[in-house]
Amino acid sequence: MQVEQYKIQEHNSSLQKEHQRKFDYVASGIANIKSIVEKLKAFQVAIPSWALGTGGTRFGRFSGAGEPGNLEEKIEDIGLLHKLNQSSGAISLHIPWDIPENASSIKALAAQHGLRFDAMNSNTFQDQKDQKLSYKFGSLQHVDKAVRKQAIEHNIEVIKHGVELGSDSLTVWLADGSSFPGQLNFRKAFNNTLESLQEIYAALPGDWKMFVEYKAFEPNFYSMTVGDWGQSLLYANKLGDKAYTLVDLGHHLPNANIEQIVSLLLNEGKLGGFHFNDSKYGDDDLTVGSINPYQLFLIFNELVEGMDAKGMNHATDLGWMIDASHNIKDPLEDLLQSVEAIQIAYAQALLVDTKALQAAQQNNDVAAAQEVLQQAYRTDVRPIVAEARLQSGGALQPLQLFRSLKVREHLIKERGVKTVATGL
Ligand SMILES: [Mn+2]
Repeated sequence: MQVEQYKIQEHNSSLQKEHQRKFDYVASGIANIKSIVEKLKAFQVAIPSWALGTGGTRFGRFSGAGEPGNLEEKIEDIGLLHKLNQSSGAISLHIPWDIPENASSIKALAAQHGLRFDAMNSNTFQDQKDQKLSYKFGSLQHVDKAVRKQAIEHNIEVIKHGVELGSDSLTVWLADGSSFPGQLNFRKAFNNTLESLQEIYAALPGDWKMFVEYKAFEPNFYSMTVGDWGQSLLYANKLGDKAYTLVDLGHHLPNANIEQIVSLLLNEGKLGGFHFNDSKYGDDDLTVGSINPYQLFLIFNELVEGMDAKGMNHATDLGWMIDASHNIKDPLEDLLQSVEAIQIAYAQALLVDTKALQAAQQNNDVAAAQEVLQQAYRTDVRPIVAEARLQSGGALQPLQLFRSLKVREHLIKERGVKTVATGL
């Protein structure tokens, strides 16, 4: 399904007056409003190819309808999102769930939709059909060198696909670890993993980055071989300049201070990218900003402060990706909400009065410091985010337009009711 530009214009015209009133009100109090809108326009979030279908849990999966049945349809779905919000101009591919059969035509299709290829994701956390050796007891950490070799070769294969598509980064997330005490020698598992990562790192093109993603628990429940940011940073430091830590918001133990982790990784020049989602208990993979929007704001506050301190470009110097699973919502509606939540947190962080905050910190004025942060967080920045979309040719209210155009109904007509997308 294609959304014609005139439909977006009609939608925007009908909401223009009300939008202008709200935007003028909030903009009147912000001196650098123009530069904030420009930064929001430049900020793009990559959509993962595995999140366009309905996700499942350990207990069941309740399929939606009109899900994309192949990579072409997934690109079409992300193109739809990008058309509506002008903020999701990238796709993060998962191999082998989404192997491009013809790279140049896939690349051309993505370009038609204004999309580029963000980080490539390898998969050694499950066995594929016809796979020679099993990853049941790990992949890059495995006690058997032949299993490690198979997993290394898979990652190198993923890099090759990425090169063909114009991607420039590889995300390695490992399910490796152990579920019972005594199962694993921690040192050997660490050293095997390091050695394997070194071989993959050696196959990276010169301008590529490698993201080492960590996770505290699950699927292994006693130890994870890349279990936290410290372990990931150890690997990244040992690997070299092209290796970075990737922070997935759902991959921490409860109540971890993620914003502090982000700040220190940035300080070390080792923060590579983000997987956005939200959670209440564990790796819940819920809609970004749905449970803890204040934490998301605090994270963006550290990102903006830390990136500015290093003269980094907010839009391009880190990898911004969503990693979520949509069990009960329409995946496209859920993704529109997630991108919006990210833009809101980013806009709020851009509002923080840095000078006032630094002065409060210097004077140990704790109350004033809190006031500065809350002043930004409690500002309703939604009209600013909408203005950025409007100026980029997107819709003032993407979700509302998605519904009024009956996008899902059209997709069901095109694709049928019983379609199942590959993914989580
Ligand atoms: Mn992730």
